Amino acid sequence: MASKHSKKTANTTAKAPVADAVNTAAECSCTNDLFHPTVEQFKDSITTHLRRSIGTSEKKASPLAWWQAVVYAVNELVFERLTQTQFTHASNDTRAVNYLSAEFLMGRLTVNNMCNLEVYDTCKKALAELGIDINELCDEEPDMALGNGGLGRLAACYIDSLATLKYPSIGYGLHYENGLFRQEIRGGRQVERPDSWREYGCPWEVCRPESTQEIPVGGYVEVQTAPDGTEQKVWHPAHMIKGVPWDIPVVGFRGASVTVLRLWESRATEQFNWDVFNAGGYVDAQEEKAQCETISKVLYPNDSTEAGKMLRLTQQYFFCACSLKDILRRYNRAHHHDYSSFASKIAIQLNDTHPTIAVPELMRLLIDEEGLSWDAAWKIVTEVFAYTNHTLLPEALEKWPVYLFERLLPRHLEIIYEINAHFLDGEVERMWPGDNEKRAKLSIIEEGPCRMVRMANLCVIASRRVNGVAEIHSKLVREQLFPEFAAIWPDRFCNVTNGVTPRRWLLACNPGLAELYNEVSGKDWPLHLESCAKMRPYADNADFRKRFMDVKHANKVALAAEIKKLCGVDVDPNALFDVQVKRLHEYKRQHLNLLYILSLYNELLADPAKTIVPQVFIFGAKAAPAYTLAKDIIYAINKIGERINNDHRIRNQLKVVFIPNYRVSLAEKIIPAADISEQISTAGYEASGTSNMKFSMNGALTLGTMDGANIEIVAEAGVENNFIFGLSVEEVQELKARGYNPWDYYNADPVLKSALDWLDTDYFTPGQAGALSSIKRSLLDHGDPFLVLADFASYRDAHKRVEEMYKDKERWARAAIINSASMGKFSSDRSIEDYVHNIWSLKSFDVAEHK
Ligand code: 26V
Repeated sequence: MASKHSKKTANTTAKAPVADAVNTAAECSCTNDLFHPTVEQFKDSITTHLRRSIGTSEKKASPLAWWQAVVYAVNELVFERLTQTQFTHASNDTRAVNYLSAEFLMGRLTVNNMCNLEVYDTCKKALAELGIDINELCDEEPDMALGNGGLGRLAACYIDSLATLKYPSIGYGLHYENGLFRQEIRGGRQVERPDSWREYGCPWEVCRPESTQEIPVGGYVEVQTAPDGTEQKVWHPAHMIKGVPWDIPVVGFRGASVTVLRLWESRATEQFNWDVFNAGGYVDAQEEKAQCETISKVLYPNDSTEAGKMLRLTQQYFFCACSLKDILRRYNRAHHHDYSSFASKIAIQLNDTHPTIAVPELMRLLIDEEGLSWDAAWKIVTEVFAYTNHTLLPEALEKWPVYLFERLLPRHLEIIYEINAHFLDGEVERMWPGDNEKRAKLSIIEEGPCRMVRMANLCVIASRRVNGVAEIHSKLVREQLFPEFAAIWPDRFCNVTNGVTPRRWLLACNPGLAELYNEVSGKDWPLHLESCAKMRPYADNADFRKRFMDVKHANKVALAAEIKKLCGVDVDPNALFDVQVKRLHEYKRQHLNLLYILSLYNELLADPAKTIVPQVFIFGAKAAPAYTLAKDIIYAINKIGERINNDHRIRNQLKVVFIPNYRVSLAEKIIPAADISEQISTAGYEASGTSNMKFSMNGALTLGTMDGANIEIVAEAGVENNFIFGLSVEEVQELKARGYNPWDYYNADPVLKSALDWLDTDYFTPGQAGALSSIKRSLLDHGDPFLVLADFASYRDAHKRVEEMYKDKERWARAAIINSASMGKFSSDRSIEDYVHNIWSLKSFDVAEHK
């Protein structure tokens, strides 16, 4: 039910008439006269929603009910803008990008939407007058954790930028009932708990039953011969699954436009239920129903087991098939099954290989259902798709057994075979005539005892563009992952360096720093992050340095309180906060960090009079549930932290905390409080990294390797303002080629040796010697695949440089300011403009008032 002020939203006036398309977002003015409710109107809206939408009263309402009422009040503005956006796009028959991603790590939406609509202060005042603290209220919101890490969060940042830059766009994904697991730490170990983020409903989302889709699976393919002798393939699926869309509108900065995130929920079809019910009775019908609903039940945590493989492939197919049918339905509303302009209206971005099945599915829809020829369909497909690679890790490059396709998607398998035959007999044969080795290497099908479908090969063959996510990564994609494909199609490969939204990662999460930016760069900096360069000269102003570091200190005080609440550990906000928060993986080398901590602790114990810069090492990380070594590293961090934090001999100069259940909403509290950002992956393994950008924006100095986007970050902010260490990509490859022996480093470096040997004792796990030994074994007996020992000395040296600089407060403040002021390039708005100009060719549209 609408409250009073909703009607007035029509006051919005857009700067351009409906038909006015502009070429770039930079050229168009953002709508900044969107209706802004007064404090009184907001209070009225919130209390009206409490009574009329939720059926409670100010006296009785629970904190959750208050939060819901606030969301309804804010959503009135969002929905008004959504309608206007959709009207504008429909009446202009716009070209749009469809961003297909198995993950969208949205986090919380309340503060973000309020900030983007510039109603945060009004809402805060309104709530204060109603006796509610806005921070406590916003803490009621569960994170939408529909992603594992970087890839999913990137998709969320891109949706924010697409809405802000007014590009016609939609995000398509899965409506997981359970997001990434909630992490508890028990006895130092990770325990996974389900994350039912919408157990009590999510007030931001809206179900769209009218756009439900039915998706076929299983069965067999029949070859029918038409009277003219041509063969036709007819798929007789075994089942139909229902896809129900849930829309989450994402509002751009100053309400520029609204991009919808459409997430598909799987259900059993009524017909299907009824048939099974008739055949096998109620229990069977319930079981089949449960099977259909399982598809969107859980997000896979990066380590799918054999048993989960079929389900994961079904998930990928399900959301791609729903999305493509939705895309075709919307296209045909205006084009009535004339596919001649399909490729000029539609761009589809594949976020990693997870949505690759969309390629054969679009072929199938165009050929089998719309009657196009193979060539006509293939022409459309190769004009429409583009693929982003997010990792070079071999175990993360998806391959699916052929037998799974035979069972689940028999028609798609045929289409894949045909695509493969065209490619091998065409491009490959022309380039390397008669070369069977090349054919085997480039084939979509990997031969062997278990034949596999290589999804990345299919992606590259079908896509107009293939991009990596940072300069170095794109170079490795071109030169090492897909060299032959790059030889065939040199222009297909490109780079789009990642970016993050400055609205969430600065404006909303660091209001103190945002205020400084307002003063120095004017209030438009969230739209033009390059303008933050105006803050650079202020690095030389002592007064400004003090204000900048006062903001940092206040953020550290707040984080210290959070750490006390979550970990029970007292940390001093005057200490150096050294932070490593990200998924736990050997290549990210949390254990390198831990070895340094052990060496530092050892130094302090060896010389009880020693004084160092007081330091707090802060970790946050989830490990994939089946990744034993990663879980052992979490255990080690916790046990080592426990011992160090309670050792009075070191006089509180060193603390180690592991903050449980790291997620977007925690990142928003941790990142603004960091002094040091640990970005210490083995060079060549971190495709880009995105937290590195968030930390720098918020004035942390990077302690990192020359890997991923670190390289571009220090190019912008100055190597002298950060701490670079370790082997380069080339040096890593040379060392591996020469034959790397971790024992050489162990035997040569007594500091390293004693840190490693400590892990074999029961010093940190009393009575349980060897409880931490698996880490040492992986580094020595199992070859140290990520060169932790090779980089240890250089890392330790970098830490000593950190300490030195931290002692010089003015020098540190200067470096922090320069880092923050130099991050213009890493706004996701820049990334989206790169995609638009190099891949998608979109026009932005000023959203007009809808009368
Ligand atoms: C996937 C898997 C799947 C199975 C086994 C282990 C494993 C390990 C890693 C992954 C990575 C998934 C892809 C991903 O999240 N990549 C991240 O994408 C970010 C956005 O582009 C980028 O900043 C990170 O560097 C990259 O790791």
